[in-house]
Amino acid sequence: MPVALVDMDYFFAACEELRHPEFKGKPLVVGTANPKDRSRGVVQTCNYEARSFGIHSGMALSDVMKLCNDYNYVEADDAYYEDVSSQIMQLLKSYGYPMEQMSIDEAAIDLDGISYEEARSICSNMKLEIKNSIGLKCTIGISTTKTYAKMACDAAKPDGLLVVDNSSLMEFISDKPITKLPGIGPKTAAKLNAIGISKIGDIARANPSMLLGSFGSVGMEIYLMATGKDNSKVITKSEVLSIGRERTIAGGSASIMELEKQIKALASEVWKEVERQGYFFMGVSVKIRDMNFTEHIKNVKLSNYAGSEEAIERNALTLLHKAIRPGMRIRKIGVRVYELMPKKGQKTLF
Ligand code: TTP
Ligand code: MG
Ligand code: MG
Repeated sequence: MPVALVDMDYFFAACEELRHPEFKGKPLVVGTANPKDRSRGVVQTCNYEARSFGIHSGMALSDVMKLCNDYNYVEADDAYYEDVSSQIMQLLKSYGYPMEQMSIDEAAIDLDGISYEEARSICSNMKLEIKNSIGLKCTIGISTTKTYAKMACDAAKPDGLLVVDNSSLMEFISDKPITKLPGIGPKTAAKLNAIGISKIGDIARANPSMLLGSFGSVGMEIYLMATGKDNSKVITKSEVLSIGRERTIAGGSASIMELEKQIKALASEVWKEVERQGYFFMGVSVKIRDMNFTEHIKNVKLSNYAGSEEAIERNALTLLHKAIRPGMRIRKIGVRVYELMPKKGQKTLF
């Protein structure tokens, strides 16, 4: 605990607005069909202007016209969305917390051992970073497990940040519709509705052996989720996702020479640990925290795996210069490498 769930707002359509700012402010639909033939195909997503007309993902394109006759339309460009997605994932990974990518526009981040208050401030920084460096908005839900964090995220859309901690969890979930729980599709929902269960709180009040009898293991799972006993966890690909070091500068410093000195020392410490654990790295990131506790993070993905102190130092110094603005006073500074690959026996390749 806690777990954060980041989900991009109207992702494919937001990507299109990013490269076509002229689409902003007017309904925009991204769909599967060629723009010249919209009699077949479905809406993949649409911006919030389009949603206000009732347009939504999965709707037939032929029905969109009936709801709104003046909208922009783009055929989905998956390669482009994948590219934007990997920039977002890279940025989130550079924070160094265990992370699981859940879909093209969604990631779960394990903030275990961190207070909810601090989790909120880390996530608020993530939102800011994604907005500033990529130009897109997202919503983040923070809660005790992945399932509840996703529900918090859904409830806070768009451009939101919602914390649902232990003490507010039961109240938060109990009046949500049962379809918000994973594993409850339209068929299970209809069966539950038929016995008077429509809200998550209704499941929590139901008899668990009745649920087990009528719905089998799904019945048991939804009972656990409805009673706050979900235990969905963030599953990471690798145990060690990044190696980093940071330092607090007493009183803060605005001197670039001082900060460069700190970067060099940190690069050397990080390198010692990277070498000790035996990794190559592809990503380098620098984090600075100003006197208002705002964190500024810059990162770079190298064109190939690197394995030297020099590569950390050189890239970290460039990132420092990118992150810092005139007059900024820095109280904390950090260097991190990520996208690690174990060296084991692969040394000859490099
Ligand atoms: P979602 O995160 O479900 O939706 P979204 O990002 O468009 O909007 P929201 O602000 O509500 O999160 O899906 C991410 C992308 O996946 C979406 O932009 C397009 C694609 N997608 C489809 O292609 N078909 C679908 O039915 C859905 C739901 C999504
Ligand atoms: Mg989304
Ligand atoms: Mg999503």
